[in-house]
Parts: sequence; structure tokens; C-alpha cells
Amino acid sequence: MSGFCVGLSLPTDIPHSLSHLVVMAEIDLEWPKKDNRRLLHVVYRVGDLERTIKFYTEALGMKLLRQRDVPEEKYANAFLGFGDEQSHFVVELTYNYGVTSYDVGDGFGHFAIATQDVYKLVEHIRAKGGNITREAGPVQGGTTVIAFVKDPDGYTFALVQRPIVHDPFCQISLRVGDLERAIKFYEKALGLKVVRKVDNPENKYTIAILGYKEEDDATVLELTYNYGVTEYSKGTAYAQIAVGTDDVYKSADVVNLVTQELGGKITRQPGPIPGLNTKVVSFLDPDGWKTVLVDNEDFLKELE
Ligand SMILES: N[C@@H](CCC(=O)N[C@@H](CS)C(=O)NCC(=O)O)C(=O)O
Repeated sequence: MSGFCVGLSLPTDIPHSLSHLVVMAEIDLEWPKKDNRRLLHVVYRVGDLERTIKFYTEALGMKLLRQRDVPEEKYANAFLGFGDEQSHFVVELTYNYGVTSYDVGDGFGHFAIATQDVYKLVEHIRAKGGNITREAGPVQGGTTVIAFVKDPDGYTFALVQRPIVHDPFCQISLRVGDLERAIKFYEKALGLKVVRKVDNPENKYTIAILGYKEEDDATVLELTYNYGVTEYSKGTAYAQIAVGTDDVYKSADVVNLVTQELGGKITRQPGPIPGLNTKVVSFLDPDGWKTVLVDNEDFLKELE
């Protein structure tokens, strides 16, 4: 059985004749798997919007897709990626007026960019003044060529060599303190599937790759578990991943139940964001990483 019933009390001011009724609402636990979901963008804070835009466009090869300034709330956003937001995963940078630096924390892993030639991209980034923190070469214990680069705010970008690249922005990596709990959460609450899992006892870590499609076809979430490490600092820089949904209310019902079982919590109840009218629901996973589910139609209207 995929759903079960939950009793909801009616408000106390309804007509007396109805007050004995209890509304039975069916919660469809399979909804996240049936829903029309896609990783849309990742949101994080930077200390200087122009500096980051310059680095991402000139060194990493992204395009500036759109920008908005919200002076009444004292912040500005810039969206960058390797193609249009309708079909590509992008970054949403947030600049808060006057805040010039943030703590990235030790729980955030990296963003990953796929490219056919990591060596060449490393040289290009170096020539643009980028900070290469791990030179190009095969990954420890494997053959895939990778490199690590730090952006001006200290966020790590992994460069990953692949023969065919659809959307270069291919991965977000976060560290978690209990991998099995995190996998269950992302499967049940978000409808993601484990597309790959690798245990690396030599280097004392396990990674699980979760996606709505196979790793080569869409951007995925990588969860890393380092043996024995159960907690990480989240810092103040990284914010959340945005995922599209056809129904934030049905999604929220499922998330609510999953948080009762596995931990985490809803931080913004489902509904339209005042002023913007895009319907969203936000929540934390059991490790404290945030996701926002965004109504697909409302999101497309934002792009018009
Ligand atoms: N301790 C690492 C575990 C994950 C890990 O080692 N990932 C691989 C890539 S899948 C890596 O960073 N390898 C380093 C290298 O090859 O230099 C972490 O928390 O990031």
C-alpha cells in the first residue's frame, strides 16, 4: 500500500452539525516518484557578486543568465550556468548588501563541472588567476581524471573528465553523518534514486550518488560519508538546492511524514512566497541540509 490515512481535526468554529466529522486525507507516499522533478539550481551566498560573475564566466566558462536586485530586502541575485534554466542546472548567487565574506563550513563538499579535458581546463583557470587546490590527475583509487579549484569565496569546484558532456554542471557534493539515513530521506522525501554507490575503505569514505536520471544524463547529488564522522559545520555560505515539483502541497505532506520518521523538519510551510507568488515548501534533511521544492509552473513564469 502506498498511502495511508491521517486524521485532521476541523476548526472549532464550524457548524455544530459537522463538528463530529474527521476529515480523512490520503497521503500518497509514492508521489515524489511520480512527480515531475528536476534539480533546478543551487543557492549560495557570495561576498562580491561582480568578482564571482567574472570568475565563473571567464575562468569556468559559465554564462550570466539573469540578475535581480531587491533593494527593499537589501540583497541581489545572479543566475549563472552552462545553458538556459529551462533545461540546465544553474547556480543562484546571493549577495547580501554589505556582507563581504562567509564561512563555507566543513560539511559542504564541492560543486562539480564535467569537461572532456580536465588538464586543459585547469591551465585555463590557472591563466585566469584561479586557485588550483588539487592538480589534474586520476582520482585516488580510480581512473577518472579530476582536479579541484577554489572560487573567490572558498567554494570548491571539482573538475571531472568525461567523454560526453550534456550539462557541464554535473554534481553537488555534501557530507553527511549517517549515509543510510540520508539515502532513505532523499529517496522517500524527494523521490531520488541511488544511481551509484562506492565504498572506499582505503581512504575511509563511502559516497552515494542520487539522481532523477543516470549520472551522465542529469545533475546529481553526491552524499559523502567519512568513516566515523557524524557531524559537520554548515557554515553560513551554502544555502539550498531547489527542486521542481508539480504540487508543493502534496510534496509537503510526504516530507512532513518522512521527517517524523527520519529527522529533519519543514522550515517553510507550502504556499506562495509573498511578493513573488511562486509556491514553495522548504525543509531540512536529518543532517541539516536544506532543500526547497518549487512549483514547476510558477518557476517557468519567473523566467518569462
Ligand atoms: N574525505 C573526502 C572523502 C570523499 C573523497 O575522497 N572523494 C574523492 C573524489 S570521489 C576525492 O576527493 N579524492 C581526492 C583525490 O583523488 O585527490 C571528503 O570528505 O571529501
